[in-house]
Amino acid sequence: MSTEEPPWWTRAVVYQVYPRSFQDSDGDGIGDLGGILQRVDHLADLGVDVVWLSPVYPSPQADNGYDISDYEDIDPLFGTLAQFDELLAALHGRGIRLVMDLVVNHTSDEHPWFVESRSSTDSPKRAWYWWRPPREGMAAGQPGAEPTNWHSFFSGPTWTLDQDSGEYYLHLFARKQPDLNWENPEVRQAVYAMMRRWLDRGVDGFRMDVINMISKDVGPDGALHDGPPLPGVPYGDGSASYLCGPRIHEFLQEMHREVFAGRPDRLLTVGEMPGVTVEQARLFTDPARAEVDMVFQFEHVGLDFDGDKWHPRPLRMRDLKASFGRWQAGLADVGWNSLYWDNHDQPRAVSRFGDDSPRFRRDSATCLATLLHLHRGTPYVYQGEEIGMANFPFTALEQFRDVESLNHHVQAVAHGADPAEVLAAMRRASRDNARTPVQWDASPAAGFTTGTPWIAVNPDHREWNAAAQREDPTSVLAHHRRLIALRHEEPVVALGDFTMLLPDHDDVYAFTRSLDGDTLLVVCNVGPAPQPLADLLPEAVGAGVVLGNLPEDDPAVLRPWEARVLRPAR
Ligand code: ISL
Repeated sequence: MSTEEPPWWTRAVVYQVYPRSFQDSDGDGIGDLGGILQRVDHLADLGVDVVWLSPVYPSPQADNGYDISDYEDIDPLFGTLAQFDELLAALHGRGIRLVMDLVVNHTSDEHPWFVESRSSTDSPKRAWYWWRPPREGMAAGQPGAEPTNWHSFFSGPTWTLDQDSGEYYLHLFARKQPDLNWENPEVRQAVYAMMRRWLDRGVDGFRMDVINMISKDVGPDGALHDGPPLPGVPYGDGSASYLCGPRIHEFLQEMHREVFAGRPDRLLTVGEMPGVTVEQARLFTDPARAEVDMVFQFEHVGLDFDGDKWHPRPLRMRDLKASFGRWQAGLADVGWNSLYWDNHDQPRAVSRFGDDSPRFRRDSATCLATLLHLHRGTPYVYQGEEIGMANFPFTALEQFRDVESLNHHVQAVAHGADPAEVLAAMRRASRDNARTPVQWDASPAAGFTTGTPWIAVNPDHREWNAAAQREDPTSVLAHHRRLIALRHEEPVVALGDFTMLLPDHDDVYAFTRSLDGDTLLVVCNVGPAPQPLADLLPEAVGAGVVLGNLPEDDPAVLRPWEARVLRPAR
């Protein structure tokens, strides 16, 4: 670290709001800006520094707002620009910054840019997207005639035929999410201008959706290439052609120059980057390169499945340690980590990495939170995580809403999978686990809406809700409050070096953080059996407890899912 004042976000905690599921204010069963306004006190009480707001722009909602048809407005489903300004002011009034979701790898197919682009092969916007003729020697619409063999993130091919022109357009995600052509400088300038307008309006930065996919690997002839075949589907893996493509750093540096340079340093940028390596992340987050402040990487949320998310395997603790440890070391001197378990795309951490049985749910939720928040990096709390929300007990296809899950079901069953097995995988891995309404209280719709919620409320809300936890000092909520305050109060939490201990131990996750002679020792029992701390880490036994998730007891034994932040005697 240089002698300069470290950036404010090293001490900050970010809270993600997925507006559709946060709080409804008008009884239509869908969360909205008015609802967020009603809950600003909850955020202030938690003590978070930043809200990242998932998309609220006008959208056909094919992917819950990640398919944007107008970057400049608010979807009536969520409210109005005036309400947005009101929310921004309310957050700022409590010292909370607001970061917008920036979804510019693709637009909606209903965005006027795409409507214009599709209207004719001569359209001035034709080259704003990726249009290609059918594969050489094949007829448009013939199976396998897609310009490349790439498999979409949301099942099926990444190309959809436009009957009128006989050409295909590229969409790495759903067919209603055509990819913008970032090779085209007009596209880039239009995006930068839009970003500047939001910053001028007062927002405090952007979380950039799949931003490492904007540069596609086109050869000098403009050709895109097939990827290696994938098992079980008639498609290939095109990721080598679009993950961290050849111009990605150039584009992000240009964006920085055009949008962020010269603005006050209250801003935050975080790039969502599936597949990013730690070596690449060093480049993206090196302040000297002026690209983004931090990235969301995906390594740790890929350790409990084989190949794809629908084929789970048990997480091995040593894999998690090796992964987190590598990221901590890799970004120790240059760059910065973002830290997360949960977001709107991931099943709930307490169900996935913890133990959501009645006996251990509270303890494992607080243990996981302690583990994460004590790493070096900026922690992100996803709505509901702060009260220990768990996966939904899905039993039927009709209960799912997510385009990724529903498309997967169609494709897997069409390719011969057993529907019961597909459903079982969805129950465990579906993004809808993260998208059930926030559980505010024990009333029938959990205080989320007076109407019928767009997706079912988890029946466990009668017991697991914010109201029940607010005044309870032992609650998951109270524990999050303490963790967030600790980062604000203790420079060593924000800025200390990280050293992993016991890398091969299967049940105890331990590390130290050190800064200017001050050291914290963090010990977490990530399993259901007591652990002999006195044998494993004798120095932990006499240390003072800075924060723990269970009442103090025998210092020599770490109880199931117990986490302690300790300050060893010097
Ligand atoms: O969700 C995933 C795995 O279940 C990821 O593959 C996810 O699609 C990927 O992380 C990109 O996510 C982002 O872009 C998507 C959108 O659906 C996600 O909600 C968003 O976070 C397309 O915009």
